[in-house]
Amino acid sequence: MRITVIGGGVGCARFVLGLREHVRRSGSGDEISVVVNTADDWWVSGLRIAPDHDSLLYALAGVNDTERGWGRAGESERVSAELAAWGTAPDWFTLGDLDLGTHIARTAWLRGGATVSEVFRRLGARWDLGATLVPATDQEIDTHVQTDGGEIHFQEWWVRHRSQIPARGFAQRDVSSAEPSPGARAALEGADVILLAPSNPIVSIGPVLAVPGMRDLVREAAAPVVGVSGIIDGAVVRGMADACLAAVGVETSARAVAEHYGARSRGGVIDGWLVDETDAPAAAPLEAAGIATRAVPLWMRDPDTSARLAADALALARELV
Ligand code: FO1
Repeated sequence: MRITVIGGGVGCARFVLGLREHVRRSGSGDEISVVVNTADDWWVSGLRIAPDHDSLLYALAGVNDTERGWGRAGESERVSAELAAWGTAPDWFTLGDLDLGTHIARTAWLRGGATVSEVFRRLGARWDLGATLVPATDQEIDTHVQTDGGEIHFQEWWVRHRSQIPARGFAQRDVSSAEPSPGARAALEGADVILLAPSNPIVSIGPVLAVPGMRDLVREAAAPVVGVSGIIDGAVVRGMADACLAAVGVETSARAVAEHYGARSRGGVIDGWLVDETDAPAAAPLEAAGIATRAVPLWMRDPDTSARLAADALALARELV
């Protein structure tokens, strides 16, 4: 069976680790593909940084900083201090020395003409990830945030301002001229199950679906589409999705995010939705909205709970085939 996950960043990495653990324990031989958000990416000191991809890559490779959720374990920051001293990198954006190795390799390959898809393939080939990572698109679609003081890159809003300055909107630059990467198209067309990871609906899942043609690939997929809420009992599990949701007028709740994605039978993209047991009351209204909803333990604390969450998502998908 081919399982395709859409997402990016820390929540997605945890979920995919759980899915990989479940697949390994079940011995099913299922194949996992992840269509990764690339709209967090940006240029720093002439290097292409790809946070949502690198969080997944490092987590699946087992070399990630599990505390911060990004960057490499056992990092040092000697070069980053020099970059800040030279003024070619913002002092609020830390680039670890090992992490810089990834950015230098990626940028060297891009400058040599490799596509983002090819860069994903080369970076992933170094480890046995147990999943295939593909970019949503090979074109640059950096998210920019409209603030009262003007438009800034998503990373500046997210890291420098900790999303504490009001966002009036989010837009992926040049997204109208982007198209799904070949790998993303194949992963969605060939999927037996499609899962939306518990990632930030606005800046991780949203930009993937904003690539022209991507929503149709999901809506027209033969596979059932099941999403996992990243909101539990009205609060984000991790990160600052609440600031993003507020900016686009979506309530920070498991129900509101599901309605934001919408039932595929009514023009949206999901068939099923997993909420935490504390959000069980959301099931009835969501079922009425055409979204098959199950309340399960959503907290991913360790491989066991993450594997069980993945199993619950696949179980709901099986009900919907
Ligand atoms: N997040 C921070 O809060 N502070 C940082 O200095 C920082 C540096 C950084 C470098 C490389 C990278 O891949 C990610 C980095 N992040 C940092 C996290 C990043 O901003 C977020 O992971 C995503 O963009 C949001 O999902």
